[in-house]
Amino acid sequence: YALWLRYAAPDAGAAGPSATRVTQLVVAGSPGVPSATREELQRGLAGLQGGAPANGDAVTRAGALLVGTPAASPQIARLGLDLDGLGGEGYRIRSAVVDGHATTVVAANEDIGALYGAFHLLRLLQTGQPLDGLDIREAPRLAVRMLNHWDNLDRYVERGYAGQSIWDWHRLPGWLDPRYTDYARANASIGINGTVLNNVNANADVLTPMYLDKVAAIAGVMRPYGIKVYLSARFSAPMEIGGLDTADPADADVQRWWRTKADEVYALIPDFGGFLVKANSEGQPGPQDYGRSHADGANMLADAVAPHGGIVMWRAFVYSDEEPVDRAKQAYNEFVPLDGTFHDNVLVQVKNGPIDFQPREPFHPLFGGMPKTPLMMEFQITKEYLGFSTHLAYKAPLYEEVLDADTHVQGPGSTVARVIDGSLDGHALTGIAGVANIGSDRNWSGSHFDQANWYAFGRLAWNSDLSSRDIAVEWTRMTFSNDPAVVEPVVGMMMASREAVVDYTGALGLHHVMGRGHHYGPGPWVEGGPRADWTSVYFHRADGNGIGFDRTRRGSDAVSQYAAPVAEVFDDVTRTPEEFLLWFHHVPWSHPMRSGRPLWDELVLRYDRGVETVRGMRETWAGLDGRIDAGRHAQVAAFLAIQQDEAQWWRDASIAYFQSISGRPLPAGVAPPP
Ligand code: GCW
Repeated sequence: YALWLRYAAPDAGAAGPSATRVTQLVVAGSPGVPSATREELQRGLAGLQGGAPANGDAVTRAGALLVGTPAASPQIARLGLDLDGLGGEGYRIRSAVVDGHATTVVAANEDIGALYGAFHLLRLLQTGQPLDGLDIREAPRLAVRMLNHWDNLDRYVERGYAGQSIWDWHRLPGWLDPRYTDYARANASIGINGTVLNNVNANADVLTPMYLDKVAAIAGVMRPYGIKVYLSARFSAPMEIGGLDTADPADADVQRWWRTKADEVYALIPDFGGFLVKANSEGQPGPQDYGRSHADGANMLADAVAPHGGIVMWRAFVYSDEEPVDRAKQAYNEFVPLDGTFHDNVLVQVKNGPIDFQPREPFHPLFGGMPKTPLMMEFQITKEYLGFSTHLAYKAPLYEEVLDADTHVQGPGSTVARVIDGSLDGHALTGIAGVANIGSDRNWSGSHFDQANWYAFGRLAWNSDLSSRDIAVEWTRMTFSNDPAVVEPVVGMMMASREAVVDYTGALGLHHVMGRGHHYGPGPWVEGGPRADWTSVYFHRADGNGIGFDRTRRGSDAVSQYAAPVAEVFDDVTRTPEEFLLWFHHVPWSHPMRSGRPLWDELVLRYDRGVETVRGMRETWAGLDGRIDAGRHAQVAAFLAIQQDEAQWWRDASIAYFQSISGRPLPAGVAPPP
């Protein structure tokens, strides 16, 4: 339950948290964010040092910790620290001498920056860093760093694998579960500053007065932690709860209804963040129902929240009713023509890849394709396609791979990270969203290791330059132990885990080959049903000659949605990175791979390799028995055993199925599926 905020006293024998002791705590400022900051530091230092330091109004002894803004603390003001360019959320941490006393100073322009700095300092202590000679300067790259909860009002969480929704709508607003505060603490500790409480497949009821009171109560808990509350808005709400007979964005009554609704929301929640909208996608209502565009719909909502400083995040995960030529192309086709027509307070929220949160996808071609529109990244923290919360898959390498991908739209170095942080096209409104993996389970995320995905998302949202390995090290030290005999093997497991999932579910660019609907186990044989693109055979296109989706210029031409240098690479079977081979090409089973093996053999060996990696992870974990508390050790061990069985299941089923199509023998030494 404590997540990475365990604040455990140093474990005997291990290279434990820093020996530096804070002797006095001075947090400048009054109720609200400063109180939350003070409480967190007291809690953290009490745990880490075996006792809370004295609180003071001013530094009066050596070894003090001084936290706040120049406005709130004359002692900070007198230091004259350069805080320019840090904005409201950035901070500095400095070892300094304050009125003759050696002091660690956390200084920021605004209280929230000081809170983030305090969490940074606690992280240093938790991971055993010395507190002397500090000179740290940090500010987030992105303005909006948020979680998207796919939580329904009945507490069912769509694609959630950690119990029920943590939002206890029935007991709100009267009962504020203390868990909400811990949620806010955990998120603030990694710099998350927004949360969308309800599912993008939205129920309009959340906008009724009864629910808005509940939302306001949650917002009150989030506020001292710098977290704004947002809601998913159902586009047809004016009809469902407003008594109108249309939701046409061009209709004056509809526009007025949304403006009035926004006024009502802001009267209750003055710092409300704004709306997230899924429209004209998977059956959701939207502006296209009235012959209007996504921009018409987004702008109408944006105008309603604009007077209050709110924003609209309009999702680009759309696909139309018609049978697609290539589903991967649809979002680009619908949105690129609208570039430049969205109002200033609209962000278009784009999933990392063009299909749907697969274990590996190339970056979405919209990144770089809409220079006049701020694009917001949508990652999935929950593991819809990576074994739910049962399989261990550390997703930071996936996030990192996408953020580092080079769109080449303005020459080399035009990374996806630079598209979303606004530096490529000069946007100030920037953001990133992670579909939350949080639920009512005692460990929040359904498994201990899934906490790392929440953590890593926040860390990368703050600074996309961090490496997934460094984040894994931090998280492991805070969550399990600073003992190198724990950190190294655990980080090794984490770093291998995502590639293992790619391998045993279908490597080399295979995608959407899982069971229909639930998306859990193997299902490369899935065919038939309501839509061609809800089958696996649509995506892998295996036949007697070969396998893969031809998205080259000779095929669906999806490659042309990328900038020329990228398109050329993806179009050329000899230059396409092998991890995307079957994403972009239909190749013969005998296609020669870089290893010298034919494709079929390579694919089979990847399935085996995936199972093998999981076996290794399981062994590594078994070797940590006694170094990790028994409860967590046993649960992870049990989950890894499940994962190994299921990796084997994926491998056996997939090889059996594809072999029935390829008709080729297994490479020498490979065990046949049972
Ligand atoms: O990945 C698909 C999921 C749906 C989800 C949808 C979306 C919220 O299977 O459960 O709906 O994407 O992102 O809108």
